[in-house]
Amino acid sequence: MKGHDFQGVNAAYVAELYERYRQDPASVDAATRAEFDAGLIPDAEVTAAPGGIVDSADVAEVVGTVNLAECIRRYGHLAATLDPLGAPAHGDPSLAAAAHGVSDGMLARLPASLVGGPVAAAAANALDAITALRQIYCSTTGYDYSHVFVPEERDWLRHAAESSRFRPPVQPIDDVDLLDRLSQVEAFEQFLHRAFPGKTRFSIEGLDMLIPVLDVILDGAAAAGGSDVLLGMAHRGRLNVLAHVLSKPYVQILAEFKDPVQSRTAFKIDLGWAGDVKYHAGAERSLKSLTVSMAPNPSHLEFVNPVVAGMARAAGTKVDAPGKVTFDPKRTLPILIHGDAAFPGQGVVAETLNLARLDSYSTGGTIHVIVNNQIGFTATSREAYGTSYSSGLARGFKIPIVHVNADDPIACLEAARVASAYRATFFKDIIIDLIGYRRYGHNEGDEPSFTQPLLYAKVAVHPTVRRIWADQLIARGKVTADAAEVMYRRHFTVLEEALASLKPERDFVEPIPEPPPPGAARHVKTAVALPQLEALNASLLSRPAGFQQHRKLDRARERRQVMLANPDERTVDWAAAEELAFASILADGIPIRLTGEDVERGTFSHRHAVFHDSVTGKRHIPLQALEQARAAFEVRNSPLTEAATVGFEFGYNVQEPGRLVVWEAQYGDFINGAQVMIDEFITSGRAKWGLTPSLVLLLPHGYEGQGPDHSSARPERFLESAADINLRLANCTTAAQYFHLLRRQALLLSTDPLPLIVLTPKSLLRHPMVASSPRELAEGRWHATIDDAEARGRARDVRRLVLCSGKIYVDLVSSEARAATPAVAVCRVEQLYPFPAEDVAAIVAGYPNLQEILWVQEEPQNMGAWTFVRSELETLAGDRLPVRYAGRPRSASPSEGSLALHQIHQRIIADQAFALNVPVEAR
Ligand SMILES: Cc1ncc(C[n+]2csc(CCOP(=O)(O)OP(=O)(O)O)c2C)c(N)n1
Ligand SMILES: [Mg+2]
Repeated sequence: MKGHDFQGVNAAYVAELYERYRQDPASVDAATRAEFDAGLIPDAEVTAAPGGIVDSADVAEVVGTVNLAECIRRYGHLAATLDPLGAPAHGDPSLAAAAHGVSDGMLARLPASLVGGPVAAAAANALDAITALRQIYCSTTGYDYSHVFVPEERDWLRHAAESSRFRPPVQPIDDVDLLDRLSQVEAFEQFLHRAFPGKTRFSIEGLDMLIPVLDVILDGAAAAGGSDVLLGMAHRGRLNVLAHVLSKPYVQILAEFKDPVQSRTAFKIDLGWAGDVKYHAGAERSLKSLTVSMAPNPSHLEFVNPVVAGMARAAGTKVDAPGKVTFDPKRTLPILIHGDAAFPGQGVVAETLNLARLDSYSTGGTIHVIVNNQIGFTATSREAYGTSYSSGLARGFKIPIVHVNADDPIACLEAARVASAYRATFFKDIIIDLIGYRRYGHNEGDEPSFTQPLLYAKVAVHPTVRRIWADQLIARGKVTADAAEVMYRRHFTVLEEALASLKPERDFVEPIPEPPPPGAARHVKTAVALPQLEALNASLLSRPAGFQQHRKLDRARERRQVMLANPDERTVDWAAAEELAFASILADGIPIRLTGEDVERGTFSHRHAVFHDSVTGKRHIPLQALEQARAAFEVRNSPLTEAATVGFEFGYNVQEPGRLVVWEAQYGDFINGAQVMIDEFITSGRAKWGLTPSLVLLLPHGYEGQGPDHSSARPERFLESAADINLRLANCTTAAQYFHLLRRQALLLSTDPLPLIVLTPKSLLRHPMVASSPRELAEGRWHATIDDAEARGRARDVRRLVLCSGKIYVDLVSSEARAATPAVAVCRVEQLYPFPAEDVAAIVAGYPNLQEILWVQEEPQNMGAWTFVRSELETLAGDRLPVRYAGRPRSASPSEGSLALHQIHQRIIADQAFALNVPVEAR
């Protein structure tokens, strides 16, 4: 190519490109690189003295050709035929040759090498190459990857598209096999349509190719040597995926259509099993070397995404060796199937995409499929998103996108192969935007023509993809029309026989999970002998040689060094208790993952799970360096999100229930950002799907005058959804209690797993009353309630039993009125759920002259534990004792915004607690 003459601006530009190319070939775009690779060397003299003797028309044609090729690569997808229903592509002016000052005639005279890439090799000239390029980028596949900023990846994608190496003839497909599969997919839907008319199933029809696409992805995962595939998807096509990808038996699905209500109702009464609708159920199946799991899914669209990511992360993470965890992306593959309206609409999608490239959350790449039926319920795409495509959001995350027309089976399979190979090469997310239509209304009983009359007139006469593919094969002489019909009938018959064979439905419904035997919690031994605690503490305090810890942390370390010297002195604060608990759990061989915003240091600068060398910046994590550890410890600052991170940890936890998984909120107040995760997965996952989560949530809680958003972790919300033994909620007041609580949770992971929600202290983290003695750790246990030790000695004098939970206890016993009022005992309910009714009854029985029970809380009356404990207390008090309330009145906001007002209110509450003569309002 030496000899091309450039002049002026072009010459300088080309020279500059060449210089960049010489230093780093990857720094110039692929087309230019191809030119230089092919031998184009800009003329040094021309470059040095622009304005030499050149043919400017020639230069314009060359530049125009190169630019046209580049525009086709970048924007070709805008002109692709992506809609099976034939909506015209909106195109882009830059795709016309004329826009670049070139004509077909000119292109035919120019060399194909100007276009570059694999198409150039087979083309006689630039016109042929451009035609081939249009065929690739503007037909039924839209490659949308120009936003991928990593040159190596972009080149790979370009080559994948332009070499056609993932489509026949280079990589053949079994045409007839595919027809058989499509027949099976369609027969399933049409059979259900006939057998159960009007019953909701969220048919896949219009996007039938989803199943063969998943087949390819699973084959790819098996070939890449993976072991776990985790699937998350919503309602659309779920039954078809369960039946055909996860081999859920037809009889079981059909039995569920008959909805055997009676047998389930009985179970509900016995076991707290509520079940869920059939298109939310999960499943698991072994396929070749793979375990394929479908996560159960709530109606709340897209919220399953981080859960699946967490499951994949857990499946790929090794934790049995002490120290750091190791994650192997080859072991696991998450697949997420999205709706085209939900993907851009639900914020949790963006949150999850953001997790994907963070070291602490990466799953080694998710393959996403948008099942894009171009409608969401009744809303059109224009009403659903402002980006050009449903997938637009993913561009910001540099995720390649392959849009594909769901009526072109070959293009769909090619897209699946590209996605599979990209993931196996780069371990990053990729999206297949599978564009089709929805055969019926939102569900099968819904009338789509009310809102989309024109669209559904088209759908009504549009042939199914099986029909289209069968006709192509018939035309090509691959099958006869009869054979295609027989194929379809055969699958239909299998379903007819399955329905006819149904025995009483209860034989086929999902097995109801057995709850673990009761009582395990009572029997675990959480104490850790003093010599063991000493050894753990010493190990935690050791530092690598030469490590320079921040000066301000030295005093705490010195204190920790003598912390266990006197077994009866209250020297162990909250943070030390936590670290010793974690250390002992690791020594027991149970791995720990602790995440949340700023958890490494701790919001209140109390934890310091990670030390940073003041000189080198190197990190030291005592729990990873712990001599006694027999399992790995992971501590990670999370990004600033609640929904996705809580969902992720939930998924991690249910996938690997033998690990202690802890998520800490910055302040408990922000947990409502994850409310969907709590309602849909954590508190109801057991009743709906038989899951047994054991995630720990640490939620800083307490009224300290910091305003409505830094006071309350909203315990009332957990209590409202507490039922059937689905969680433990603790609001404990001493370091030793916290120590035993954490250890108990770890020791119950296999025998009595339950989510644990802990309302944790803020200012009290360092309060002397919260500190515990070493003996309490070494010999104590978890107490669901704590009696008033002081009042015990004067039990007969006690007239009023104040019951409270959490920080208000410290305020009450620190108040002046406490000493002056011997008739009041102040007892703590440390575990709010399951409510320790027997323990409270024993406390009540210990005060023979009691006249009333007063529940005291700092939360407003409509919040906190009052509404929940009231009925519990009234039940145990019976007619014998009145049960009354003292605390803030009902309020729309969790707390006042002024510190001064806060202090006044706290004082009033303490006064109410001890003022025996002033009647406390029974509100
Ligand atoms: C968070 C949430 N909001 C609203 C709904 C109600 N809803 C169910 S399906 C649906 C439309 C979804 O459209 P799309 O994502 O395109 O999926 P499709 O049903 O078309 O497959 C809506 C609004 C829901 N299930 N979840
Ligand atoms: Mg849709």
